[in-house]
Amino acid sequence: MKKALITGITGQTGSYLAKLLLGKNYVVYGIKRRTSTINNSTSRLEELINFKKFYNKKLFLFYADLNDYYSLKNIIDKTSPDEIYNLAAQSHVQISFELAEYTTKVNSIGVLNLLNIIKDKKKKIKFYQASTSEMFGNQNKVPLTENSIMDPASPYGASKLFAYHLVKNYRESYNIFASNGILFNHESPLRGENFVTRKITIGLSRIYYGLNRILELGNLDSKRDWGHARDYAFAIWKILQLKKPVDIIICSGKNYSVRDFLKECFKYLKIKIKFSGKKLNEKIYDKNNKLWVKVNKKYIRPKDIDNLIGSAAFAKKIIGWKNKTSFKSLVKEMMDYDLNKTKIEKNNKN
Ligand code: NAP
Ligand code: F7E
Repeated sequence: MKKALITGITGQTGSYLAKLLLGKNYVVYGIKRRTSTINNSTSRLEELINFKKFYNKKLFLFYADLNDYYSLKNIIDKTSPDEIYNLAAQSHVQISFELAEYTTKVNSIGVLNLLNIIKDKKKKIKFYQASTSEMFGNQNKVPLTENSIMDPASPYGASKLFAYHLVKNYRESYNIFASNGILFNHESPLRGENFVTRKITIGLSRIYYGLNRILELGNLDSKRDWGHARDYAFAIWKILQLKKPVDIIICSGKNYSVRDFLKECFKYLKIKIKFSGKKLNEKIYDKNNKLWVKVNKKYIRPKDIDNLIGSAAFAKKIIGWKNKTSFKSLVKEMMDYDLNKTKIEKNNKN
């Protein structure tokens, strides 16, 4: 029976990965952070925790932090995992401009801590690092490949690039099995509520049920290559099942703008819309002239990436992975989830 340690298990992708590994009969260890409200921190794992019997007591959570070396060392010593999936990070790009030092400490030094612990272990542990398309920054030559130039456009992207190079360096210097999965944006009903896709599906659902009046967003023109976190968690697992470590892109190979995402959500709601105004004055109305969405400069970043699209050719060749969930199905799943959740909240209020 294989044993895996997942950092970031309480996050979006970590919770999908935990479910996948438990389904594959792994013993799964995860780290959680101390928070003032205990239940909130593990809300994405509720299904797995409540069905502990089903998973035959194979999920264990420990308090630790990526910036607390000894907390990580203790857990690795105690659990002796075969695989470590490092998904923990300060993962919000806009917030990384405000918390640049903290973001760097967690996303760069945190990775160094894990690599140093693995380096000193006799047992060969396979290590996965959650690298990101944000490392590329603004590039004219797309689709992006594993050989594209990396020139990040945020403290988040820079911190992840530092970690990406550490992974390569430790692999080459100390013969560690360490792989970088360079993942493009992946979303789901478990996506953090302040990332644009989830902000939109929650915001529109609440306006639809009369619980909110308006949704405020930033740059509607930036394009992202969006996939589903469940499919990407499967790719992450496949990467660590290889015989040799790799640096590999996981993406859908298609991209859409934030505006396209909004249009698809309104289409799902069967609401006809019109756009009015430009840039910071842009607004979206329905056919009864009810205002739904407006741009607020608060959500415009000091620097943004305009156009992210990747090539999944190497992933197909090396791990036989191909994106499964279409853009339309992703929007539908997220809208279904948030509409249903909002409806229940409204009914409970009445
Ligand atoms: P997420 O939902 O923001 O989850 C981040 C996880 O990291 C949470 O479990 C969080 O714990 C934990 N964490 C944050 N700071 C920590 C610290 N100092 N010590 C220990 N744990 C800490 O992110 P995600 O969307 O699941 O993404 C997973 C990973 O993939 C991240 O590393 C992200 O940067 C990277 N990535 C994401 C995408 C994407 O589109 N989703 C694309 C490429 C790469 P709490 O629950 O306590 O906050
Ligand atoms: O922004 C624009 C924003 O925050 C996407 C992280 O998981 O993926 C994610 O980073 C785009 C940007 O994701 C709002 O300016 C407009 O152009 O959803 P996001 P992200 O920055 O692409 C990468 C791959 C990661 O690695 C990260 O960890 O949408 N946008 N209006 C907005 N974005 C937000 N958050 N909020 C808005 O109101």
